[in-house]
Amino acid sequence: MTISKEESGKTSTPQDTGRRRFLASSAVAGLAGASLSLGLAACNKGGGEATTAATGNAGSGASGANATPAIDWDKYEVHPGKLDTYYGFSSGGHSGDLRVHGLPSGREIRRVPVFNVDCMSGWGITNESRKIIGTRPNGQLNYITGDTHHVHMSYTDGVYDGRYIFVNDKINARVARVRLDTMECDAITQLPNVQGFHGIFPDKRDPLDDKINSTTRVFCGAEFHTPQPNDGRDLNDPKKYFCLFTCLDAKTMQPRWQVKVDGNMDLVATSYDGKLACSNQYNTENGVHYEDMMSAERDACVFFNVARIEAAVKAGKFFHIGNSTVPVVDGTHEASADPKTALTCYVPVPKNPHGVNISPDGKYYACAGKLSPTATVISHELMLKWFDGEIKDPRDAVVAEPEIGLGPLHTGFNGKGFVYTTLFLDSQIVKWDLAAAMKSYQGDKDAKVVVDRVDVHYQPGHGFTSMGETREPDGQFFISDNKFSKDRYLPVGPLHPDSSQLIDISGEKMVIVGDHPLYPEPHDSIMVRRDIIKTRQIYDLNEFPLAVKAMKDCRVERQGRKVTVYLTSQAPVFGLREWTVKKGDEVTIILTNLDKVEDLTHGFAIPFYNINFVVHPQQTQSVTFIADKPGVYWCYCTNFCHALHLEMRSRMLVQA
Ligand code: RUQ
Ligand code: CUA
Ligand code: CA
Repeated sequence: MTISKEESGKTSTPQDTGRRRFLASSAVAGLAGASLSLGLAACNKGGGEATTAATGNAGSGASGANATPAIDWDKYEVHPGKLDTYYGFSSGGHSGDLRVHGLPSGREIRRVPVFNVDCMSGWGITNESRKIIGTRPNGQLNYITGDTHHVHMSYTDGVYDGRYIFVNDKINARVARVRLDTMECDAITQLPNVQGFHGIFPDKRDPLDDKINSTTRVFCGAEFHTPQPNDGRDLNDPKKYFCLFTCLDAKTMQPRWQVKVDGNMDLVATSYDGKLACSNQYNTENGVHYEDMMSAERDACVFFNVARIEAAVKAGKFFHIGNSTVPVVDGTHEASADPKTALTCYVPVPKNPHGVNISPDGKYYACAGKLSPTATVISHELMLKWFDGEIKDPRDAVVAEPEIGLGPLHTGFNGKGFVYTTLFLDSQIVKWDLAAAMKSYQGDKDAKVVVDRVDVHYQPGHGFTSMGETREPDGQFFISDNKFSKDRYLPVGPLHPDSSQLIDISGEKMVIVGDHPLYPEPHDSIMVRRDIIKTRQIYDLNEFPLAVKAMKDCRVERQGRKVTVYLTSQAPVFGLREWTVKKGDEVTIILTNLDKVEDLTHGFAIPFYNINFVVHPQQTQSVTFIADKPGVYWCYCTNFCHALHLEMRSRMLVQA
């Protein structure tokens, strides 16, 4: 199949002129030279047919061919004093945090520190946050860096329930849970024997109910294979290298089980009925160099049969790795040879696939080809049939494999039969028709699969639709999270912002209606109806066992060299005007904000002591440090709170 010029008719804006030449000379050549020459062979069922994509680029020269439809900008503008209609939650990438945006405006309304250290809030500085992040015996934080990639919300019956966001740390193999009522991280867990933890997706089915013993799981892929155990004994023995797929209990945040997998895992998707989870694999070759990782024409999408895995664990058919007590079951090809007992199924898909996403009706998984210009559509029902032994070849679960353009990475659904995929190399979003793709796969030559393309700026990675990963997609917006943004914003030196482009997908043609620069570098996001999120403005004093409940309770207590300072804040004063400690004391300051007024946050900083944190209304936080520098230290409020904010200070007197 060839993508014709007519099919690739695009919505272009005047400034697009010449853009393609620009990309052809830099990004495509630099980023994908190797994949262009090697990646395009495995396309159709039979494979091997050349595409326009291989000979040029799918949309070149067509810029300006279609007139830009008149845009009603008022629809997308959020005027002063008005609120957005959606929340956007984005991973912050190697900034280690989580971002919250209002959409369609694109205004950043919150940053939630997670795996990073944050001096605005004191994350990584307060005792409470340090406990969540974890510390080493010498008192240092376990890690001060992270790389958040994928954000997903907890679900009840296939729809976001507004309770938690789960986000991964690729660097240090950690999962964090962020509670959405306060938008603060409340738990972090490290996965044992995992490196390069990339894909994450929670169960879509079960409620995360506090009263019952929740069964909600969070599924985690591992991208880098390592010797197991990775203790320095087998640095170069390929037989010892493998990856683990991990299931975490969403409530306790403890790993429940792991699966030994052949090849690696990248993105993760879960079914709506709780039966299957899957992950695309780009390194079925187990290569350790990139050319090895792209040597095979096909890789796979591996499916996990959740009930069977849990039964195997229950039946004691597991082993342990190293010091980890997490049960590990065998999900390798060899162990899964008999479909009727298999824990996993490896569905071959063309070369180095990337994202895998499930349609909102729960019927189809779309696995984007990356180095192949295709998307592979796998039927959920047929996968279950494979596990029942009713079909033999896992490829028989594939129901479509359309050619959609160069470098397909991530896919969103509008819930009305149309699919939107980011094309990294083409710098486009392609809109395609799922039913037509299935007809075409059956041999219908007239099926019109690709129905629209739009240029984005540039190199889109993640792409997602509003409410698209739920049973309630609304088909309004697609967001293209682009990796490059040169010439799109005022220049700010060598580091360009990343770019999130808002696309109206409610009509036949996609229309770009917003350019939102992002601090590097968000990977994945979700777009959530605002009525789903219910936040609190004020804490409950009683939630904090250490709370200093009244100003009269402020005091200093000493036990040997340990000094505890009980302190309150209430605009414009701290509960003690001064306190005295001795050089070398271990000082713990417990600070409760007694103010009950919404938005009345106080800060607390001690010069030269690396202390800086905030307390929100009725919240208590604490810090501990050694008073190793004698002198007078003005502890002051850092968060503008009152006309006497500047006067809001106390003295710490450290005796020599
Ligand atoms: S990956 S650009 Cu970290 Cu989400 Cu696909
Ligand atoms: Cu309290 Cu500023
Ligand atoms: Ca590969």
